[in-house]
Amino acid sequence: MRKSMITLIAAVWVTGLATVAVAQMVDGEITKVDEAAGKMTIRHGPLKKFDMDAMTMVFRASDPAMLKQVKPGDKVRFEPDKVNGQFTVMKIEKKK
Ligand SMILES: [Cu+2]
Repeated sequence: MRKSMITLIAAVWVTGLATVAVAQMVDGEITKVDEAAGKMTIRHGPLKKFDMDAMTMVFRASDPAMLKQVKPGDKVRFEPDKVNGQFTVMKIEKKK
C-alpha cells in the first residue's frame, strides 16, 4: 500500500514536469486584434509543437479579455494550442 502511494506520487510529479516542458511560451508580435471575431493576428517564431516555421497567422483568443490586453505592435510571449481544430492562444503576456 505504502509503495503504491509512493509510485503514484512519483507519477504525478513526473507528469507535472512534463506539462511544464510542453506548455512552452513562444515569442510573437501582435499585428492585428479583432475583438468582434475574438481573434488576433500574431507574427510568431517557429512552433515546434505544430511543426510550423515562423509566420504571421490568426489565432482565436481562449479568453476575450486577452484582446483588450494587447494591441498591434506589442511584443508578446504566448502559449498556442489547437482547440477544436482552431489555433488558439491559451495564455499571453506582454514582453517588457
Ligand atoms: Cu503559424
